[in-house]
This record gives sequence, C-alpha cells and structure tokens, in this order.
Amino acid sequence: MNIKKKYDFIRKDLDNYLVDYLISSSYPKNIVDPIKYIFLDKGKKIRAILLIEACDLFDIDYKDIRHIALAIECIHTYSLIHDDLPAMDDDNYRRGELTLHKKYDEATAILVGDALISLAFELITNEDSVLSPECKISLVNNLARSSGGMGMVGGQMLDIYMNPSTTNIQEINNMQHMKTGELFCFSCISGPIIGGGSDEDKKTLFEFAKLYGSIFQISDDLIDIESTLEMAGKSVNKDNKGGKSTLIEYMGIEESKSKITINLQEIKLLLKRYGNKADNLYNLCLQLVDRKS
Ligand code: GRG
Repeated sequence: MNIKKKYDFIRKDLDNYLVDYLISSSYPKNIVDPIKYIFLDKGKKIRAILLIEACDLFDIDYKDIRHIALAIECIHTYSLIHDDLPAMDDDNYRRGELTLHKKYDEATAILVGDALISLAFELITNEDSVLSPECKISLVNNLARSSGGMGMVGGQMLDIYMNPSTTNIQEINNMQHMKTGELFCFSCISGPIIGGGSDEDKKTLFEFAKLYGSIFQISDDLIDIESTLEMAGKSVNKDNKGGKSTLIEYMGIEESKSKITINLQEIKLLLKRYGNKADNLYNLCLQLVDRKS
C-alpha cells in the first residue's frame, strides 16, 4: 500500500471506529451529531498518524492501537472546538466549514468538547484492549500531563495572557511547545510506552516530537501569512489581526525557513538508530513543510 493510501485508510478507519463506538455506547444524538460534524472526513489526523508510525518502530499492530490513535485525535479536536469559542479565539471557520458553536450553539460546543476529553480516557482504558494495565496507566498519565495545565491547556493560558510588548523568543517557544508540541510528544512517546522501548527510545522520540512540533508551528505561522481561507480551511492572518506574538515576527520569514531546514537535519540524525524503519516518520516532517492547511 502506498503511503497516501495508507493514511487515507487510517483516517477513514478512525472515523468508522468513532461512529461505531459512539453508537454502540448509546451516546445521545445531541452529542453524536456534532461530533460527526466536526470529525468525519475532516482534519489531517496527524497526531494519530504520528502515533501509529511511532508504534510501527516497535512492530505494534495497527489494530491494537487504533483506539489510542483515536484518543489523541479526540483531545486535539476538543482543543480546536474550545479554542474557536468566543471566549478564546472567536472563530467562524474550522476544517473548511463553520465552527461547531456557529453550526450549533455555544453550549453544544462546550459540552461536546468536554465529552471528547472523557471519551479519550474512556478509549485508552477500554477493557477490550490488549494493552497491559501498566501500559494503560502510563498512557493515561502521559496524556493527562501533555493535554492539561502542564501542557496544552497551560500553553493556551500563557498564550491568551501573553503581553506581546514584553515577551521574548524563549517565552514564545515555551508557550508553543506547551500548547501544540506536548500533544505531538504524547503521540511519539506512545511508541516506546506501548512497545516496551528503552528510556533512550523515549528520549529520542520526545526530542523528535519537539523538532516536529517546531516545524509544525513555523509552517502553521507561514500558512497564516501566506494562505487564504479557502486553501487553509480556517481563518487566516489571525495572528497579525489579533496582535499575537509569533516566532516569524522575531526571526523573519527567511530565518524561519532555515530553522525548518536545520530541524530536518537534526531529525535525520536522531532517527538514524531506527534505520529505514523511521522513513515514514521523516516523511511526515517533509509533508508538514509542503502542506497548505
Ligand atoms: C482550548 C484547552 C484549549 C487549548 C487550545 C492547540 C490549541 C490549544 C488551540 C488550537 C489553536 C490553533 C489553531 C493552534 C495552531 C496550531 C494548531 C493546533 C492547528 C490545528 O492543528 P491541525 O493543523 O488541524 O493538525 P486539523 O484540522 O488537521 O486536525
């Protein structure tokens, strides 16, 4: 199977798995319909794909971890739904369509986001899973840390209350790592957690995820500057209009692009220990650079 077909299959399979799970667990229609609206056939699902590729380094079967891949996408999707609310980024478009609170209402957007957080942990601790209890505890602990106050939520808080006139590049890097990088770290270290990798494997994949996160952030900022609503499927030029501090503002476009090149070189060195097995992880980094949304 070529790589595009493989990732298209994964995206579709996760969509189907989610719908089957929600329906078989008797979730109410008021929760199921908005989740279907924001999730099905939407989003690149790169956090799930990263997790699957990181697990592949340790020869873990896709069918044994697809629920963990879905869990990380549930957390990510909740973060987008809440981020789009009027109290936060106040956005009208997401994933090529109206944001959830615009399509439905704010109460629905808040509650569906909440339900997605719980669903993520429900999936990880699923009794039918072949993963060991120790592995499930470690995944729950790591996901809670990377998505909570020490990770994504903490980063969002720093971002909202950051003062652009007094901030500096280190603070922006730290905020962005917490806000978006931590979830990538969860995806990547899930490989050695599930596959029984060494501390060195965890360290390597954590460092890989940080570099991947940095490329993701720079390319996301470039999309914000260079793309259009139609191409990106979300509002663009928000950082400029919202007076937000971005790395590009500090480094300029050219230096930001060279930072991507340097990160790619470092990633190559880091992944060397896995030989050809890590080709897909490296190619995921290249895809980030080429993306338009
Ligand atoms: C509301 C608790 C809370 C946290 C929000 C990550 C985040 C924190 C907000 C998202 C805001 C945002 C647009 C950040 C820029 C980076 C980002 C996460 C972009 C969207 O991720 P993609 O490109 O989206 O992976 P898809 O739609 O493909 O899943």
